[in-house]
Amino acid sequence: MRFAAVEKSGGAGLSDWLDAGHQADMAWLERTAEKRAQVELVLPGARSMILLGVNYWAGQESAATGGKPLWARYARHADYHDTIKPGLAAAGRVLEELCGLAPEDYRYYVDTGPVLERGWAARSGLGFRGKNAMLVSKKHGNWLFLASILTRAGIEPDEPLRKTTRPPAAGEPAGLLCGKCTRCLDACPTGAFPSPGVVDSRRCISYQTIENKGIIPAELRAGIGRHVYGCDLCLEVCPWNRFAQAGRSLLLSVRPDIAELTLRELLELTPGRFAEIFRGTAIKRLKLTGLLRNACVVAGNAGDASHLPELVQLAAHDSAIVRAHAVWAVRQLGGNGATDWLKAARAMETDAVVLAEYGKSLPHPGGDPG
Ligand code: B12
Ligand code: SF4
Ligand code: SF4
Repeated sequence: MRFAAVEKSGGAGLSDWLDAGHQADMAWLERTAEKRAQVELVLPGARSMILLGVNYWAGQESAATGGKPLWARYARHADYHDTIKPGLAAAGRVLEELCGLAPEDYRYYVDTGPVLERGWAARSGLGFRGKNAMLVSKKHGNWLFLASILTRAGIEPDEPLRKTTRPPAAGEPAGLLCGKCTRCLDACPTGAFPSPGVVDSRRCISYQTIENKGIIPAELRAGIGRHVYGCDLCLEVCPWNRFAQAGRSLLLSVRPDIAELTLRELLELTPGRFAEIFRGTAIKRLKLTGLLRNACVVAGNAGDASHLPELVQLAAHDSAIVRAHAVWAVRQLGGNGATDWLKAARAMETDAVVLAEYGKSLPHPGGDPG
């Protein structure tokens, strides 16, 4: 754990990011922007922030192989929101004892609190903000979950990492220890970095496959490739990861079975099977319809026509979102025969959003414009 003194304004960069629309439809980021910029609004009288980084690197072998759908590494564990919180609660009780605090003198957060976790983690010296926008640790690479405890206790701050004798300022451009490297920027298949360290969520696969609950823009679907939940492409390539060591935390029990799921198993998921497999993981929040939607996009990109029967079934699913992406995938895979495959589903379709998918022109020459 590292400590950082609370600075009065840490929101530099956030308002520019919001003004540019980079938050997509995550309206909650706008609603809480003032608090994110001013910790004083989160906890009046706050004096220190304690930052925690939890290593979730589980080793290279856990990555999906053999053309299977890809899952963000963080999701292939028990849900970190649930597992890290008890540790923070225990740390809070220690603070109460050590610093004579009352329970209302501190707040703790993992991910969902109105706190700029990466900026504070950089300020605390836990790592630096990489050009991939991640908090990159010199010891663990970018495979850290971040959590924080905001407190009224006055704690001597650690120093941020520095390249020169001058400490980095809040909101300063990312990439303190990146040098000339641009691997992460070059690795992004959907062009989500308008500039180093800045992610436009609208173009980010992580946003599109996890946060977006609606239609995934047609022009981004090909770039999603095999990513069925989140994306680690700009993380995997970071050379600082060579220092990562498989985490030993018992809290973050790994779920290697998730990476083993085949595309067919995903396309055939039922509500019962979904609940059974994803219980206790962050993926359950996406809900079955979100996962089926993503699986359709992956199937459309996979180029394997043996998935057509499952996709045709999904083109008649209860959810219009699933139907729309299933229609897209059938048209990707079905070529000139797609109209026949979709005949029955199209005859029953009344939803304008789904009907639009039948009418869209397809990028490849064999496509039937329907
Ligand atoms: C919204 C969000 C997203 C969005 C937007 C991502 C983004 N780049 O902002 C989407 C859905 C796209 C996303 C994706 C991912 N996310 Co996310 N996400 C968040 C969340 C909830 C808020 C981030 C935010 O405020 N963004 C707005 C931008 C402007 O803020 P920022 O990136 O922090 O950068 C600004 C500040 O740091 C400020 N600043 C700079 N210096 C200083 C100094 C001080 C003292 C202060 C106060 C501020 C400050 O200036 C920076 C530039 O404007 C955080 C949790 C949290 N509460 O912070 C997790 C979080 C950032 N996500 C996380 C993860 C793991 C991911 C993914 C890897 C998941 C995946 N595999 O699919 C991807 C990575 C994409 C990427 N390259 O960024 C982790 C990152 C851990 C780490 N080591 O950095 C976090 C911290 C969650 C957690 N608790 O572990 N995410
Ligand atoms: S998570 Fe994937 S899509 Fe998002 S910025 Fe990184 S490489 Fe690009
Ligand atoms: S991949 Fe290179 S540029 Fe990107 S964060 Fe890592 S060191 Fe920096």
